[in-house]
Amino acid sequence: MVGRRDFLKGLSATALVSAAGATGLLARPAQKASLGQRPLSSGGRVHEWTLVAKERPARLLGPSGPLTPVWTYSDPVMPVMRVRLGDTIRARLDNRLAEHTSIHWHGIRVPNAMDGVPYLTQPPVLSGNVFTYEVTPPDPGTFFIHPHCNESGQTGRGMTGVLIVEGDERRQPDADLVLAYKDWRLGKDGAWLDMETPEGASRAGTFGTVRSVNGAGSATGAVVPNGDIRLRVLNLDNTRIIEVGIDGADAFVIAIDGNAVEPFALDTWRMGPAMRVDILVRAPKAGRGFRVVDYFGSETWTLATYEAAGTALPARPFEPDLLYASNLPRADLQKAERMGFTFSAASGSITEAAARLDPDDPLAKILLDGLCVRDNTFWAINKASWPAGQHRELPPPLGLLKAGQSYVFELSNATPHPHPIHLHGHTFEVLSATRLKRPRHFADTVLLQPKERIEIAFVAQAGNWMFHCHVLEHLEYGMMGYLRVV
Ligand SMILES: [Cu+2]
Repeated sequence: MVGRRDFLKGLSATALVSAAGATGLLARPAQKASLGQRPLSSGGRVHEWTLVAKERPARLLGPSGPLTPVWTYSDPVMPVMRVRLGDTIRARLDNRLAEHTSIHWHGIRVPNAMDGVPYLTQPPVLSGNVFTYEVTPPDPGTFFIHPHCNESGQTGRGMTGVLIVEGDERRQPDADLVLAYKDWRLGKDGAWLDMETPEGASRAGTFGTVRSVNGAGSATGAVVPNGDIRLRVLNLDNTRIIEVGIDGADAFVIAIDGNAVEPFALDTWRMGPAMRVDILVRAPKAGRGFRVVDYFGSETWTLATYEAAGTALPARPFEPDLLYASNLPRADLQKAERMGFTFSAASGSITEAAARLDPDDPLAKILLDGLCVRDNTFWAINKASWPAGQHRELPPPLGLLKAGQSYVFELSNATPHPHPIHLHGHTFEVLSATRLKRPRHFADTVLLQPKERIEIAFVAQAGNWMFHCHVLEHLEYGMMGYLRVV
């Protein structure tokens, strides 16, 4: 099953290229007549969950491998939780870790007090304490949860879970499968390696040693021949960028970060940490199969292999309009206020010189080898670095915004590394990008390529909202701030 994608890899990230080209405003998709308006939600259930954050033994190196002391919310590593649009989640976080934690509902437009950022939106949930979150997700889609403290340490050891809000489908697919990607930093004995290194934190991040989907290994399974298979792919890794493609079947992108898009044929889709993509695959005929592949690195890696088996559905045209159109607030671009944010190395330090060097430059390694990472910030937004240490002292906000006002942010990357930039509490529209071609779309995290400029637009909601890179060491070492919206 060698596809043409190896050949195409590197030419462009997605098949859809706007007529305006890479530097212009991307074409706004035609009003989504083909997707249609979503009916009012039929939810209304209240889900009472208890999420016990604690250390549990798990076999991350396979069923006969050694045990690793993972930190998780539940017995299954990386649980998949499903609710319906309109439902309310009442989640009791019981912290039995030795350090404080929280839950951030990534991509969900929550009230600010439920956003799970210690010191900014709530006190930290101390060891032995309980905090109850109440969230009624306003949008359907593919989301996830994670803590917002010691992120490389806690999420790196497993503190994450997939949260699916159902209710976006015009018709049911023949299967709905979750592929949650995450590396583990493990020795061969199953013991944790250091989650952070100065070399990694100051450059592209400290990579895991073992790649995995849904907790361990690659996924495998059977699908109905000629079936429509919805794949929800999440990049929940601390660091790694993946570029997902399908080998052996036709596939369309149907949602980005949980938000329905006008479907477009998938070549590959590049995803930084925290980004999600929903793909609709037409399964092949019986006896054949398809693979979900990461084409980003020099060596490809197979996330999942599916065989088509059993009674076939009749052959029919592949219609990818599975979802209703998303129904999100849209910025008024005529009246929008513009603000610029530059993502760079922290200034005035040896790390600045190192971080500006090409990642492979041996001088960068020499400069960084003598540093103590704990006392440093490596990264900055608009020259301000989130303070090192315990995050107890809040810096001033990166911007003061007005609730209800439309904004266009221009994001500029002054580093040689990609940064997946995430804004809490909002779903923004990606208007334009100078390097990586992609359609105009809604997202909560956008991958800013080296030297790239991207414009995003949104309507500001009241609260203090984090705004940061989602490479976890980048945010831990300075590339993080917040916006105050009043
Ligand atoms: Cu970054």
